[in-house]
Amino acid sequence: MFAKPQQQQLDEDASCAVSSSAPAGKAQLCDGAHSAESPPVIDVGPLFTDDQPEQRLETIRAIGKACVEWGFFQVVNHSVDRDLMQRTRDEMKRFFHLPSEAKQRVKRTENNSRGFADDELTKQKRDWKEIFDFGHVYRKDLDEDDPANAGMDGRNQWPDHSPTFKATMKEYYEANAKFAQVLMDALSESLGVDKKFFREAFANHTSFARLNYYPKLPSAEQKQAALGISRHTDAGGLTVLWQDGPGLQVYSGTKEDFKDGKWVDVSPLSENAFTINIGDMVHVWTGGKCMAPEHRVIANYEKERFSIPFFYNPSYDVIMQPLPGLVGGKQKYRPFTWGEFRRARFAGDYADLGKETQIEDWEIVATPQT
Ligand SMILES: O=C(O)CCC(=O)C(=O)O
Ligand SMILES: [Fe+2]
Repeated sequence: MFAKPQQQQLDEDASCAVSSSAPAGKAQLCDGAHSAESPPVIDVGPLFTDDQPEQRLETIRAIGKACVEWGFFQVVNHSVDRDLMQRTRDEMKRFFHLPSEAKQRVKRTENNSRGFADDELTKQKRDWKEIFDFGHVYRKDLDEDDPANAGMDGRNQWPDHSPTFKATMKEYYEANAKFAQVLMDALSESLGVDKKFFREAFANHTSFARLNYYPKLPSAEQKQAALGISRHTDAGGLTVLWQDGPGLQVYSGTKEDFKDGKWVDVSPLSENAFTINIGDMVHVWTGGKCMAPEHRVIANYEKERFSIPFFYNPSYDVIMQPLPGLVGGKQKYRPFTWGEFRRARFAGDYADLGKETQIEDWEIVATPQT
């Protein structure tokens, strides 16, 4: 399905890579940058070759373990082309450095959540960042503006400052979608679930990618108060995140409200490493076995920061409930479709509606016996 990652790519990442056989959460250190308390780093190279069957199984086991223990891990030696990554980063920086009026021309609206925004809300707090969202084109045979190409989140809008922006972003999107499915295949193998299940659930995937720009805070004093993005879980299947520097933190416990963990820094291991995290839907599918961890970004006053999450989301009509054998004896949430959840989460991202939809809203609350 994939070409093997080029040797040059392997060498570049492997200089700092941790063996996939290192126990999750106890990964060998890389230049002291990661403590034993951090999410693991997994070399996923063996997933792209047929001649390392044992390493492939070890990699799958390491992914499964990381999803259960942290729901968070970094990967090196992945399949996304390094030159494409560089071109995407260059286009992103050029876009965010445009004058405000140019960015406002592709601003998202109440009816179209794709495009530019500088008023993003996470948990009803304004984030210290600018974003640009683009998403799935359902009918590639039709124009992107065709109503058939409007997802629940709207239609793509493209800025016209660069003749290569759109094509680069679309290429990056497709490469991430392919890689995300490889990870879902690995996860299903580690869980003992038929690969067909996730492949069908994502056959008409409704993913989107987001360019994140966290401008420098004007002063050190504001650092204490400001968050680039407040604590949250990602809603969908899994997220493939590229990040350019420190700021991201994952909560090591169940939920910050429960105070059973602490915030752990997850700085990128290398220029082309990805950080992967599990979203709410995998949490539901696996009956809570895989964590959808809370994470956040600390704002920075020394340096601007860029990141690109790719949110791999299932088809809208997929009914969310634990897979057979993974229910853990009891169903925690009432069944719902991904589309229902998505619609509810959107509403909270747009405006201060009092409360953002959380997976707990679908929890089955036991009625007291009389
Ligand atoms: O910028 C980052 O490193 C993470 C961003 C994130 O968590 C998100 O956009 O959901
Ligand atoms: Fe996130």
